[in-house]
Amino acid sequence: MEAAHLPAAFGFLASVRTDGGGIPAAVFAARGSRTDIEASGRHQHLAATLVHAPEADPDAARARDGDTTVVLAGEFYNRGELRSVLAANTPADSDAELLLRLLNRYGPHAFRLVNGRFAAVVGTGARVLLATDHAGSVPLYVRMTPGEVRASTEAKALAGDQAPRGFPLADARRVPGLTGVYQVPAGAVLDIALESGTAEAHRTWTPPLARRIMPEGEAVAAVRAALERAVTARVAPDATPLVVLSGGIDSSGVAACAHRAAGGLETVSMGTDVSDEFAQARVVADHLRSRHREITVPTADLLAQLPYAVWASESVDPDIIEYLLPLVALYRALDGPPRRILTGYGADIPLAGMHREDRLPDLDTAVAHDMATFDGLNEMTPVLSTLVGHWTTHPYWDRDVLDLLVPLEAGLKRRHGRDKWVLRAALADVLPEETVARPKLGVHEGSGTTSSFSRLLIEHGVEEHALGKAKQRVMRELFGLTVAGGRHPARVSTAEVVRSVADRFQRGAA
Ligand code: IOT
Ligand code: MG
Repeated sequence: MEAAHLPAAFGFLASVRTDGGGIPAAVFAARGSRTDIEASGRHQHLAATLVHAPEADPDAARARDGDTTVVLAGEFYNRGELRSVLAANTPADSDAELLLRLLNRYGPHAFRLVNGRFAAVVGTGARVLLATDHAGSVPLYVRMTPGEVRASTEAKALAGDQAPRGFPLADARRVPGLTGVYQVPAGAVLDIALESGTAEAHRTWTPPLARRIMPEGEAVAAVRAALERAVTARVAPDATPLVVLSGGIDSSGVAACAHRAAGGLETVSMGTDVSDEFAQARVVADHLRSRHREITVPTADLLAQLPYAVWASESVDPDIIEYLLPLVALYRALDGPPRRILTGYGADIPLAGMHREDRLPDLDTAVAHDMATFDGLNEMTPVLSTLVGHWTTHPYWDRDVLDLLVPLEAGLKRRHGRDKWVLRAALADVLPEETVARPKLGVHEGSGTTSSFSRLLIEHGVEEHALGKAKQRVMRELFGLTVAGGRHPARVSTAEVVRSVADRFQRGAA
């Protein structure tokens, strides 16, 4: 049930057409080898460019049977379950093959069975299916023109000077700044009729709204079991797992489970010249006897990497970009061969860890709000790290972990005066007492990102009250330059963009 060292593909650009024809050169931020594939059926022609780790086998990212072709980026985490519903005489060696078999049996509802981190395009008969995992953790974009559906795991691959005309997609979100480009919702499959361009979205997952009451001990044991299973499914056989470790309970919990699953562990922590949590991370690394590394990134370098964060995430949400920026800097500083990286990202969403809130109704409101608004933020996109060839995965956003954590009644999340109580209790026997007890700074606070970005804007004359708006403007501008405009982030200067945004604010033009 363990994961392969790396998925067969990081991403793709695919074109499905009624007539033949090729596919334009793909623009990806993801780094890797590229492999072109083609498949012709009676009603359609599918061509795709895959981007994958040099040592991965791109053949495992596609599968074909008669008139159906599957192209898959990413990986599945419940292979054993999925195999168990298929007849023994239909072997499926790859996740793409497994998906093909499931589609034969269940049709588009096959996606309701999968717990994974993936985006898929399926050409079948005269239809095209575009599917995301429950969390939309591998973003998927689509642009439709008469007779063609073009889909990509990166929006930038669909930008450009093609006719902006395209069918509107009522069930998908328009991507601001990219005319005619839509994002497939999280936990959905879009079923498109190629000839007419009519599309229907089916939800395959939705965040639980009801809350469950569980005895303390039962909840604690369930959380531990679910997390262990999610981490184990994400650890490759014969490879030491690498965990990005801040020393907070979330990533320390992942590190402890990864160590138990693999029998060995590597960890890495990042800090800046302004601040770090090296001491706290070191306590955990020593406890788990991991091979540990500390990386210091100067704050000036951090802000200079904003164009990379926007280019990779294709997000314009200033808060999210501030969370992602230190992680992008960390991944970019990890040299060496492609790695599988486990992170503690996402735990704070179902557990309301960012809301140090004692009132339970407010805590639960925060959970409900965050679970209702994550789609489209792309905070878990693999591109943050495939940018430099590494693959990340997020055990706390495993489908089964979320289905357990989200519905826990708020009193299990905040209890005995502790935030994320149920998680802390679940990990108490595998981590140092001080790690279990300590509330942690956010990565953006820990690294001083928020304050240094604000300072940069203020130095350029933006007033305190206008900071939020100015940050939004900077992100939009960076998105326009890198994603829509196709400029490589190495040739975009954060300082220049900040200067021009600040100038416009001062002239009152903004
Ligand atoms: P934070 O929880 O600080 O970090 C997320 C993960 O990034 C950590 O678990 C850890 O694996 C890694 N990480 C963070 N800092 C470091 C570091 N200094 N060195 C090494 N690894 C590190 C925001 C946040 O503050 O991240 N993330 C929230 C949720 C975002 C809100 N989103 C939303 N409402 N849609 C989270 O849940 O992780
Ligand atoms: Mg966290």
